[in-house]
This record gives sequence, structure tokens and C-alpha cells, in this order.
Amino acid sequence: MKNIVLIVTLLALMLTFAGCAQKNVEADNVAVELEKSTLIATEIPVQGACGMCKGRIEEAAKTVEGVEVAVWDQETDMLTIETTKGTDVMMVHKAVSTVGHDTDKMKADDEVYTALPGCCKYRDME
Ligand SMILES: [Cu+2]
Repeated sequence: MKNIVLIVTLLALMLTFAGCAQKNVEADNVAVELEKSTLIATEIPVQGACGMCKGRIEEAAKTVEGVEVAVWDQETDMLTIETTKGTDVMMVHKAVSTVGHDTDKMKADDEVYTALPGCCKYRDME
């Protein structure tokens, strides 16, 4: 009889632990979801002209640590980035202007701009 009580107690304990483990996994999942949802969206006006520009701008933006998503819209000349908390957005302005694209806060060097392919000469279009 004592043995049965012991076994039942042990089973109950095991179930309790299993339940806790399950809850922890759920808590972890919630944490991951929160992490994703706490990405901060920022819009940066970036000058460009064509599909090549799009690739260049997005690639440059993604080199900045904390930039998870970077999408440049050719129609609106708007770069939308999604970054983790604490990301220095000015670093994105810098990265994008370094490869030849003016932002609303940082102008690309004339030398770099001049070296862009003809189809990317956005300044001439204005
Ligand atoms: Cu281009």
C-alpha cells in the first residue's frame, strides 16, 4: 500500500514538472514573438532611379547591425527599414550615402555619385 502511494506521488511530481517544462517552452515562444514584434519601422527618404539602385540601397542598409528588413520603393523614393531596439539609424543614412545615394540627412560624395551607372543618375532627373 505504501508503495502505491509512493508511485502515485512520484507520478504526480513528474506530471507537475512536465507541465512546468511545457509552460517554459511556451514562454520562450512568446519571448521570440515579442522580439519580432518589437522591431521598429523607420522610413528614410533615399534618392534613387532604378532597380539596380533598389538592390544597392537595400544591400547597403542591411550591412548595418540591427537592420532586419530593408525595402526601398522606387516610386516613392522611400526606404523602409525594420530594426531591433537600439539600432543607430544614422548608420543606415551613412551606409546608403556611402554607396552613392542621397538621403534626407546625408548626401553622397559627388565622386561616388559620378561613378554610378548611367541608369542610376537620379540627380539629373530633377
Ligand atoms: Cu539605379
